[in-house]
Amino acid sequence: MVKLVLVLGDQLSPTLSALREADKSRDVVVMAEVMGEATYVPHHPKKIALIFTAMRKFADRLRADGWRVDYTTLDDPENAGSIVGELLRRASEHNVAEVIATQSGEWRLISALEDLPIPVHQFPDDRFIASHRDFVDWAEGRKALRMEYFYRDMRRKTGLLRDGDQPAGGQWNYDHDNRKPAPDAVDFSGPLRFEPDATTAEVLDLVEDRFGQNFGDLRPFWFATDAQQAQAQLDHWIALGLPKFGDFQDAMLTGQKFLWHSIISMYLNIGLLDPLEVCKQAEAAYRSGTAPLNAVEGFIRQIIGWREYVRGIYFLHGPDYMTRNALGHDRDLPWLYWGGETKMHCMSQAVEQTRTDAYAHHIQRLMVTGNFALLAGVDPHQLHEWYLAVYADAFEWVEAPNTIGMSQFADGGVIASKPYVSSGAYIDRMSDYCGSCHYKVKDKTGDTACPFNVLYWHFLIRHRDRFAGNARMGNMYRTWDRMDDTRKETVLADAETWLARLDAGEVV
Ligand code: FAD
Ligand code: DLZ
Ligand code: SF4
Repeated sequence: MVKLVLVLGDQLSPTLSALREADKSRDVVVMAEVMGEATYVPHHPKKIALIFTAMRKFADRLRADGWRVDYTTLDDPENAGSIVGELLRRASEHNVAEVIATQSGEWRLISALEDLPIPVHQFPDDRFIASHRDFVDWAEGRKALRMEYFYRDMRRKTGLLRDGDQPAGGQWNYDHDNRKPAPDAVDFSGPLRFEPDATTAEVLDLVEDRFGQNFGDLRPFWFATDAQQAQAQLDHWIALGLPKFGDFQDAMLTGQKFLWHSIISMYLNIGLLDPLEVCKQAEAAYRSGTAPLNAVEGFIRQIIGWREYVRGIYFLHGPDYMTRNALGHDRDLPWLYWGGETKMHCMSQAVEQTRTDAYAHHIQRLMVTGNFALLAGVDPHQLHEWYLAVYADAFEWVEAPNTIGMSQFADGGVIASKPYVSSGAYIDRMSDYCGSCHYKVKDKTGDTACPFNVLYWHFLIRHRDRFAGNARMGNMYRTWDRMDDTRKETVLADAETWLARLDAGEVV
């Protein structure tokens, strides 16, 4: 009997478990552009265009490979509007009794499929290095789930960067070499930009029509939309960007959106690139002497370490992880996250490139927009929905642990051993932003003081009970305690005044 094979918009891999379990001479692949997925958060138009275009091209590839694909476009009058609705519609058309799927990267869809009135078999998504079982086994009995130890296990499992039974170069981690501040000039031109073809152009018109009001510029659209183009971007970056990726991984520069970053997360996350293959290609650059070990190890750690680890956390902690708010933060997400005017140059740079390109690199997300939200006490759930909406690479399994856990400490310390907070000094050290800011990073109080400076102390003091005993934060509290009382009062009063102006909708 015919089975339906569901392929979601971030499952565009020919090796997908659901496809492996199906029979192309008998079964029907179902792919659907649906409003339910396109509106659960107000996605950036570039993200929707990437997914729809890549879905259409992947459907063509499957057809060329001999599959029957029932593809529903968003503007199809028969479109049922949701994944579940489309499955039911196709099931009645073909009189099928079973659906084969690869487990989705979001609890919401996993449970929607479990509730379908016809049997659904959800096979593991094995496009990752660690299975759910591997992560549970690793986590079991550990007091703290620190990424570094998980990463070493992944190095052992994959054999990446091994010299005999030792890690290449004798160390597991070269992060201490990877924190150079922003250089004066950037000698890498950034990601490859692909001209829209006919399929892309058609999707762009559709997205403009339906989602043109969402935050974010649809055009110019330059993303890769199939596996071949994504591979071309990877090759380009390995040759020209990877050599300095490590050195300047944490740097930020005005007007430089991409620096030496790989810009492949969106391609990895929708299945156009395979993580292990990507790491093998990076290792080959180290072995052939075209990229240094600190760069290659740093890159591989992000993929087989952080990327796998956050996925493990997402599935280990279950659907309520997204609602956690350990610090009780409840400020509404400020309008400036949606492009509202701000005098903070670092924030305007990060938000502006998010608007134009649906991209900001890790330190912009963690130490600028994330740091600011944490210091200002923004409701982590609202922030989570923002990150999920505005980045082309954002899918809940990877976005939520990074936001709720790493960035906002809202999970109470599952991921981060201390909150990622900093005053303006860190941003000043790692970027050239402060030089052209309305605020003065050296000013600690007063109207022109960098807001990160006063909010930093405000955060530490309002959460003193929780963090004073944290060995990694003792120095911060000792510095505060050495300040004279008048200064302390001024800092906290300035922070309160600044937050009141933010809440009142002033341009701050
Ligand atoms: P590079 O800097 O070149 O790094 C290489 C690759 O490593 C990335 O492509 C990515 O696949 C992986 N990687 C690096 N850091 C992480 C990480 N912390 N978690 C998972 N993978 C990582 N990444 C997403 O893919 N999707 C998200 O929705 C997402 N949301 C984030 C939200 C916050 C608050 C923070 C702090 C980080 C988030 N990240 C997310 C992680 C990271 O910022 C992006 O993976 C990275 O910026 C993507 O750009 P790139 O491809 O140029 O990465
Ligand atoms: C993100 C997204 C969007 C915008 N649209 C679709 C869609 O129309 N059809 C589809 O199958 N998938 C889409 N996706 C990706 C899903 O939301 C994604 O599979 C889940 O969030 C799980 O990661
Ligand atoms: Fe950001 Fe403060 Fe620097 Fe301005 S002075 S760019 S607000 S860190």
